[in-house]
Amino acid sequence: TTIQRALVTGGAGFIGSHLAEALMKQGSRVTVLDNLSTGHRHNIAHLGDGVEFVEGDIRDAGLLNRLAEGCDVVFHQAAVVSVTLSVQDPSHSCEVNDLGTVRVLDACRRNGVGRVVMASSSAVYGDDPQLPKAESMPPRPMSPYAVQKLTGEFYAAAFGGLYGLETVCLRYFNVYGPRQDPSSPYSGVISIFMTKAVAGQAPTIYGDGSQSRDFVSVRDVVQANLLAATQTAAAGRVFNVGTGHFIRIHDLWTIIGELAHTNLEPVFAPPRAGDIRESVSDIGEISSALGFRPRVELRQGLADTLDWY
Ligand code: UD2
Repeated sequence: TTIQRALVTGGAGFIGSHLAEALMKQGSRVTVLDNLSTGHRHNIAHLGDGVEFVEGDIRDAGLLNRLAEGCDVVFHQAAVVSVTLSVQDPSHSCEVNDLGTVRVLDACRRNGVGRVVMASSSAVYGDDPQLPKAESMPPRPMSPYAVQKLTGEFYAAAFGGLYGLETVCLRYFNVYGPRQDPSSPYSGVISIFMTKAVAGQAPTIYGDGSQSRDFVSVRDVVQANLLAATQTAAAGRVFNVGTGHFIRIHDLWTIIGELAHTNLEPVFAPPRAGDIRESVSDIGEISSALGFRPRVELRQGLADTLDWY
């Protein structure tokens, strides 16, 4: 199946811009909707006229109605993505992440969009000590952000039941790659560590550095999105997107230091409030149902990403 026409919400952001690029390269007509709150025009500038850029907000129902018309697939990547920001301002993140998601789903069902692929998060698992984290585990959302992502999954399921809208929700683990913005204190740890390594500055490790994460390359996240959009078996389902492997944060810094030819000792600070200790995905479901195989091995993915910083 080929995607003739796609809309990517949040398409000027980190993950959305990679998705827009991949869709364009495989011949789809792509529209990007982004309000540039955390996305950047320069993330898609290199795509030229290959994608149509619309500056606007996912809460704008009229705009969404126009943009959803004629789309086979809508990739909903727009969100207030920071857990910390959702803790500081739960109302704002709720408006964007929940009301915005409902508006996207509503525009899709009104316009007969074939499928909606939605960005969810491993945050829905919370601090469940059971590892690896599998879709069959009961969710334990601990932040407004996690509640909002889980709510989005429930809306997707309800829209399937009520209106027959096909949806797929992808629970991203820790995504990394070029164009991940390092400028906020809540940015992904790899973007922060790389910026520090290139500048020859010591990074800060929160806690003792033994906490673990499952880092998945944005290239593999794009692969998962394309499978979710095109495989019949994906409809109505929720899948983890990770590698099934984990690394400890201290070891992550060691590898980045090696790649950047620095051996700066990290500075240790108290653990961040609300941080999860261990995270690793079970990718059995997406592997068996969609044939997803992570292709980017961490060390190689880090080396490729470092060139960007
Ligand atoms: C990730 C997602 C978040 C949510 C969450 C679900 C990112 C950027 N965020 O948050 O959206 O889905 O997972 O659980 O992917 N750290 C340091 N030094 C630094 C920065 C971070 O030690 O300068 C540590 C941090 O304390 C944590 C780990 O690195 O233990 C990863 O931090 P993160 O902010 O990259 O991602 P995480 O897992 O908190």
